Amino acid sequence: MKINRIAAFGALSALALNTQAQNKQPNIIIINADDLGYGDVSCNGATAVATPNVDRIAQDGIRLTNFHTTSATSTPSRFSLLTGKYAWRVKGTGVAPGDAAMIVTPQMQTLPDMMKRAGYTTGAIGKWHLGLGAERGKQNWNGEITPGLKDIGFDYSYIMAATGDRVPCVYIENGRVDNLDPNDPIEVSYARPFEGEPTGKKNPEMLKMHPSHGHDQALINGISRIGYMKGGKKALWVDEEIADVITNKAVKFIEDNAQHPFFLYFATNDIHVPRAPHARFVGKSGMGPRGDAILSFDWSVGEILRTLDEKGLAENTIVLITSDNGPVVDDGYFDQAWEKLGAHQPWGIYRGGKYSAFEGGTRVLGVMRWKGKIKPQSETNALLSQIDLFATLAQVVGEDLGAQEAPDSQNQLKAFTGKDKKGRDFLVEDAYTRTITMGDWKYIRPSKGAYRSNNYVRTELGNLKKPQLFNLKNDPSERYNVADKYPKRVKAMEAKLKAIETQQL
Ligand code: NG6
Ligand code: CA
Repeated sequence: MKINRIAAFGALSALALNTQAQNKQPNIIIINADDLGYGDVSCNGATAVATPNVDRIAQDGIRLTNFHTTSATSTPSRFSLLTGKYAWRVKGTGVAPGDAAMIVTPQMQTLPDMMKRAGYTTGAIGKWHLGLGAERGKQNWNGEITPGLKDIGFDYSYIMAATGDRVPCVYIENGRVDNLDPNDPIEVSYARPFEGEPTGKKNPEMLKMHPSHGHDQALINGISRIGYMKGGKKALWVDEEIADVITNKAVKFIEDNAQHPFFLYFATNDIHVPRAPHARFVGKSGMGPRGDAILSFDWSVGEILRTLDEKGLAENTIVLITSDNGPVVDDGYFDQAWEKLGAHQPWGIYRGGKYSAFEGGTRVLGVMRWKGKIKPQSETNALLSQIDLFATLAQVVGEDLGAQEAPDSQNQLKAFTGKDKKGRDFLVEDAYTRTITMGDWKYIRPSKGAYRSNNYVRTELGNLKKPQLFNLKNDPSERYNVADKYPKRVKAMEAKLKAIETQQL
């Protein structure tokens, strides 16, 4: 009798422990690369470069082979990820200058807001590119830059205001420039140069990397940028150290928050231009700085995974790795990216790349690990968008969404975890023109845009004055426009796209 009672108690407490473990909210980490192509990682078929850490997430979890950004450039893509709303519904969501006002504003409902509601500690580290402050060009770079990320749901932030190629070239921690010497204040202008300050145009002899197009303004660390700045010498980033600095901040955020649920948005500077990876990666890929930056990115991923292992968090942390848009080879600097590309195909089998309405513009890396919930080494071709992360993660953390919250986001948890093979009924992508994919079919709306971007970038943009229709199943590389053959389908898809665009939200 006595023994039975003890056994029963043991079973009960084991049950209690078990439920407790099951109820424990998983940590969530989104790693968002910059300009990394679908084909730039070995788990998606690259052979010229190895990305063992990214591959490890695919090994331990799921590879999403039909996963998309909403836009073929950074600002709108990130906007949609963080708000669950198509960026094109909101004015001023194109590629932002470094002195842009906040584009995701405090009035908006954001993914980190939702996470906080669910009791999470939230952090944003790395590339931001969604504006700061209330008014363009009016930020106080020498005091508190407000409103800022804490006003849109991030408890902690350590960011680059825009991109590596845009001023101000400093890190901002919780709304203040890190390492700023008050005696050397920062000034930023996107209108005119500061007298006496070097620029790429005026001082080419000072450049260690020459611009191919644009990028001939403020000259910092031997690299000229977009926009002008002055002062803040001690606070300036060193390009070769960016990956180390922001990765270490991400590691620290994880360590500091190991005891309670956290949400981390870690947006790397790799592999955006200017590509100046740390010396330990230089020459290691054989493809010049672009390939070396891929190795640097993979190293960052490895540091995150190592930290999760060391802290015993790997089991209870969802890790998703993706990119903000498709790949670009020369995006403004002569860094030998074309010369050393060889047979490597950053876009995989897909046509186009960054800026393009073709698949190369928005079909991006997607690998996700959630131990115990996602079968290792799984793969899905379900149609999915980054815009779905909001509603999907709400389901993961048990939050209901309000009527106006994340209006374009769909809870696709079953598809993300490999249980539903279909995913979305339709997918909208935005470049110069707009596209809609439904099942195997993709329609690209007619547009007057250029066929190809300039001779450096060389991306086929997907613009044509006539409708384009592709069957992605038979023709994933979008070679055969069959719009003339299926006029009814074209009409129906245009109508569906219009209906989504004019939806009352
Ligand atoms: C373009 C820049 C390019 C890159 C891009 C934004 C020029 C000539 N080109 O205007 O270098 O910065 O904007 O990239 O300035 S993104 O990934 O942040 O969207
Ligand atoms: Ca980008």
